[in-house]
Amino acid sequence: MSLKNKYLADVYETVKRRDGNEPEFLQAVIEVLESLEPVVEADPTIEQLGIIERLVEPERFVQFRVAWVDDSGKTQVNRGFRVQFNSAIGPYKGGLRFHPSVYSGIVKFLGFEQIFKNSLTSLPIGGGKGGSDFDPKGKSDNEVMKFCQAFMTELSRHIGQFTDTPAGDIGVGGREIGYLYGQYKRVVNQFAAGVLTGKGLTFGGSLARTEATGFGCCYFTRELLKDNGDSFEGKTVCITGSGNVAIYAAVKATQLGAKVITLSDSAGYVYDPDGIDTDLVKDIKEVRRARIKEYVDSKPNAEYHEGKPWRNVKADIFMPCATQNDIDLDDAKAIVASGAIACIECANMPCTTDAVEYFRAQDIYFAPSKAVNAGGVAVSALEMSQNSERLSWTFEEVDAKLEQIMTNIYANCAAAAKKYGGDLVSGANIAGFLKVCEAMKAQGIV
Ligand code: NDP
Ligand code: 2IT
Repeated sequence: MSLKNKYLADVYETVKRRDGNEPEFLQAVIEVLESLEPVVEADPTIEQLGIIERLVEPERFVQFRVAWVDDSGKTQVNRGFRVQFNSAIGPYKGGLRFHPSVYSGIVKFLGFEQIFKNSLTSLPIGGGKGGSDFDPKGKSDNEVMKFCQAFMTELSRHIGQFTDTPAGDIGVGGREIGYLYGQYKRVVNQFAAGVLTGKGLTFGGSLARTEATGFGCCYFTRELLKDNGDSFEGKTVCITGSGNVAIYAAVKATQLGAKVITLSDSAGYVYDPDGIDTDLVKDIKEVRRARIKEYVDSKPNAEYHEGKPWRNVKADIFMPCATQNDIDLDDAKAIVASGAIACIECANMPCTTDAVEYFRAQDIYFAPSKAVNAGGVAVSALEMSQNSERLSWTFEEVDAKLEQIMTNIYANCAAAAKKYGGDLVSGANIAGFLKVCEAMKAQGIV
């Protein structure tokens, strides 16, 4: 990728000089800057007001020590992070990731992406993200609780329902949000439910938040297919991951008439020619917290293979729902060569830059994560609305709003792509940027 516009090239050089040790952040930044070239060229005030320099520099970045005691009595020390990237259109909003790979570059790439994603939802939420290098795998409930309490004791100083409202991401689901909320409430002595989203239904959570990201990915894909005279009906779908996003993408794709043939975790993938049994997967992952490999124990026709499915599985639609940089150039080539019609990014930044460039040049529908997976944070914002009005909406009400939001996101991305002569990748970046840019201009140099 290269930047032709001198202003954008200079900004990117500065980011590289300052943050050269954060490759995932640089990867997210250059894709957005490249998409913004026609916008910046059409509007000289963007450069005059330093909009892009300000956009790539977080408003605040907090790193802190998290000390806790494990079940054997040993003291453990982890690193905690929160990036408060941009608050032009609302309080910082974005998930917390607990995974050993978490460091500043992961938190900043996710926080940067979140600015545009949150803007695309049309709801009033700014961009933020956080997490820790804590690994929940193999930890007891008690250890997870101890860690969450220690993490929140420090994080509570930096968040609030009008400041910054975290939620889940990899390694952070309902159990973790419950422990985090309990500790927040204890520290601040307020039942301020809007400070976290993804809460349990008994203490301010929203119906359909659990399903929202995966369902939203499928609603977006349905719109893309519909716009091209096609549908999920009768299609085979290769999904990776077997966490929150993967499970509910599989549920909705199946409901929409597709056959989901794979799910995976970081060790390997299961292939079920009869279509993945999502109730069985929920039991394995949500109830037993076991590995996806166990799926084949109850399904004689299913197979388990170590590694990734990209070069081995033939499907009409690929939906990577696990983690970043999961599909590289050779994987992308294999997917296209197999005759797939679509690659839909459901995890955040699941394709490397080379893979994205390749897909964009091929005859395949390719949709970018910041638009596709925005349904999760959108329903998080609806959870905040319900907390503010002290009411809860039915599943059907929330799901209907989610569908409408995803339909609008697809239409807005497609319209921006058309107006600026691009595709869904540049359309998503431009449509997300324009609202943030207007708000930044109106609020002066801050
Ligand atoms: P979960 O923790 O529920 O599940 C993550 C899944 O991805 C697991 O199956 C996990 O396997 C796999 N995975 C994680 N890290 C790796 C890795 N390094 N290599 C291979 N597989 C890996 O997370 P979510 O489902 O919530 O998140 C999945 C993706 O979706 C992430 O990119 C997240 O940022 C994004 N996302 C999530 C949203 C949400 O609402 N939850 C909203 C929008 C985006 P294993 O158990 O082996 O680690
Ligand atoms: O990447 C994401 O959008 C999320 N992990 C969800 C964030 C949220 O605040 O619900």
